[in-house]
Amino acid sequence: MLDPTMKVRRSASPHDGVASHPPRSIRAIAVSAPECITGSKARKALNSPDPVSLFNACRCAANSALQGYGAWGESNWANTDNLRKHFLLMYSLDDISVLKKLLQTERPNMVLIGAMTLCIPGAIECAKLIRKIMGRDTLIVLGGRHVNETIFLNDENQRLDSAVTHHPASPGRLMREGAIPPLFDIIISGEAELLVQEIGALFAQPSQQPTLHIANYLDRKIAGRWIVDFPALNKTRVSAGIPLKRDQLPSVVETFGITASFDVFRGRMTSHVFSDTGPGCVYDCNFCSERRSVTGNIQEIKSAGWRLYKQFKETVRTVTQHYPDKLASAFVEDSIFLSGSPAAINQLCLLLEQDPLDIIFGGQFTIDQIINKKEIIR
Ligand code: B12
Ligand code: SF4
Repeated sequence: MLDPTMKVRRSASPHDGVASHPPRSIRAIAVSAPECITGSKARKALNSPDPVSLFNACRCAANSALQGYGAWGESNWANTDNLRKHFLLMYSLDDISVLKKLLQTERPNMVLIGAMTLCIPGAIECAKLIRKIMGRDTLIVLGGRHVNETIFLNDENQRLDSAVTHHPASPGRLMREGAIPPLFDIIISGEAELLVQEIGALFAQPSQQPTLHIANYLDRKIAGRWIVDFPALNKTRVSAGIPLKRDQLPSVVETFGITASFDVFRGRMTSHVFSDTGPGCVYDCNFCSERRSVTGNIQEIKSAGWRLYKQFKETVRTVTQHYPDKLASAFVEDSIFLSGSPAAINQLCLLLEQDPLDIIFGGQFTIDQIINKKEIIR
């Protein structure tokens, strides 16, 4: 169930002044930029075919599409039995031919590019190809971990457009300085679940200059802690910081289904689940990009065990439905399983005892937690 505050506005703004321009129908693709120059993933590496970070960013938009709701409900993500075909996880620039084919078949007017730090050069190459094939009219939106870490507020309570800091590696800053080409129309730092949905809704409204329209009408009250940078307009918008209601967010498994099967789970189908207690870790090791002071504190821990249980249940249901001859498994993407909280782990245990599920799951703990919390983890 989506919260009413997640509603997508459909009508053109009365202040548009360009209402004669017809509304747009969103044709979107989403790409995880590659981290390598050449090659393909090593078979023995621990990895996954799913761009889960990108799925997390797009889950509300995709969920609206599947429910036939708002602008996304009329997009190319709606009425499809294969939502995933609009998503691409790239490993190296050798995969650029796959992106080229996707551009040629989908002819997107919006491309969402997710990039981790290692993937930024790859994101630039992808954006160059998009401009070459699709021209200037396709909206290119960049987001993901690298942007989160390079465009930020020093004080999360001082949520002013003027208070945004750009690290020297900020793509917005690099574009303004001319160090990288002016490829990205919109650069998003932070929690993008509702924001991606809203940007699509604004993009679909009648306007001749969609980027300007989005910059002018983006509502700071869209939930989530986010910063949106519009480098070509030299504008930045900072959210009011209204917390996301994590219990109400659609999950990745519910929205995107399951296609992976991790060897370690011995032939079972594997979903990616996430307790949504925040994108980072409870610790603060100074070399790590998951550290608490970069990613923020724990959120909504009280219902975290319930959120995981719910996703385990969705996993079992999805596997039973789509892979009747297979069993279910899940990998918990939390930096630390349920943030290592004994109360949250107990909640999950209780739910699993009350209503057991045939599922094997994996997750991460730190070694000190395994030593100190052996009993509860067992
Ligand atoms: C799942 C995962 C993967 C998956 C899926 C990756 C993908 N592209 O989707 C796999 C296993 C494939 C993977 C691979 C890699 N990963 Co990884 N991965 C994670 C993990 C465990 C969870 C990600 C997640 O869903 N988090 C929860 C969501 C809610 O947070 P989020 O990811 O930050 O996403 C939010 C925002 O960033 C934003 N957002 C994300 N993407 C986008 C895209 C757009 C367009 C927009 C607008 C917004 C947006 O919206 C999301 C929702 O709010 C994190 C660690 C962690 N706990 O976060 C590491 C992590 C993100 N990975 C990391 C790294 C380094 C990599 C690799 C480069 C490793 C390597 N050397 O090969 C590759 C890159 C692969 C690629 N081409 O993208 C680092 C990134 C550090 C950094 N500064 O960039 C992390 C933080 C782990 C770490 N500390 O080392 N990874
Ligand atoms: S415990 Fe691990 S994940 Fe957490 S901050 Fe330290 S190195 Fe990063």
